[in-house]
Amino acid sequence: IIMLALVGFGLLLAPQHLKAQNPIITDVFTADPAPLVHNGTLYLYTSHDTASVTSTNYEMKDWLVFSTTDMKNWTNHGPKLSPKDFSWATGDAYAAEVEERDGKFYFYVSTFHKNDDRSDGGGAIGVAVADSPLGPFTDAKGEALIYNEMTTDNPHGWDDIDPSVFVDDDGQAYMYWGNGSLKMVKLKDNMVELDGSIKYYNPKNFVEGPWVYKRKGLYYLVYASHGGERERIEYAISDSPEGPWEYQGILADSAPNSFTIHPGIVNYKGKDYFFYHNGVLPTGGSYRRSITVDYMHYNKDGTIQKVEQTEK
Ligand code: FUB
Repeated sequence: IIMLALVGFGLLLAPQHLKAQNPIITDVFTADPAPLVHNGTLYLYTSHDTASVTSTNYEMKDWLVFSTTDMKNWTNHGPKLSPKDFSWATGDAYAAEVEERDGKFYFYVSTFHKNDDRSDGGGAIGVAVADSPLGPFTDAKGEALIYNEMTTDNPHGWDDIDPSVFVDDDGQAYMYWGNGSLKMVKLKDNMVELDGSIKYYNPKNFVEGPWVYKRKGLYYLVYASHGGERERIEYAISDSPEGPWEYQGILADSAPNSFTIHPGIVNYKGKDYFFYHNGVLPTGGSYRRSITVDYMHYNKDGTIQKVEQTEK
């Protein structure tokens, strides 16, 4: 009996292993996927929806990390960061992304700032750092990286959300983010200070959730758009990380049973994957979302075929 109790306790402490299917994570509601490949393992950083079934608002208290080495078996490493880990932050844990540089892992998050006189503050981007992709992560700056006060003159002050950080081959880092319009700023080599002024772009139908990456000399800007009844995914290509961005079209239709959709793209073990979220789990919906993955296929000219959203 003691042995069984010890084994049971050990299982409780051990990371949970998940079976592959779409959605890939079924024991908790997850959104805003951000994949990162390091040393042969694919790490997936996610938002975490905990709103009740009847809620019409987000409730997102922390960011979770999952990993896989075969795209079938997923290990749930649990929460690794929360707005509470940033002394200046309050409110929900919106989309995030982790970028590696020189053996350090920078966790860029969108959350809200205590300075605003709204209970959920104005949108702000912070950055935490760790020596391992699984943390422990601590606030790397002690203050927000990006924050615009939300005032009656600036009611859209919450638009500083959804960071996507990309380091080019020459070592220059860029951060893209925004809601309504796309913003971009260079980061210094330390990854926690802005390098120069913010640039603004208006990609066709852009709403939020940019994901920027480079493939075969081309820069891709993939984003959630308002082109459909609900958000869908559209994309643009450039020959520079600073644009101009040439619109290419729809990459993915709206996700079933979710108003939002959010892209996360990676090449892993020779295959291209498109991560996103939908609301298809039982009791799921726009505030109880689930991360899903499908293959992505490039044409010879670098354009991308529309993603087929599957259940397996
Ligand atoms: O998850 C909260 C917000 O919904 C994200 O920041 C947006 O991209 C959308 O997915």
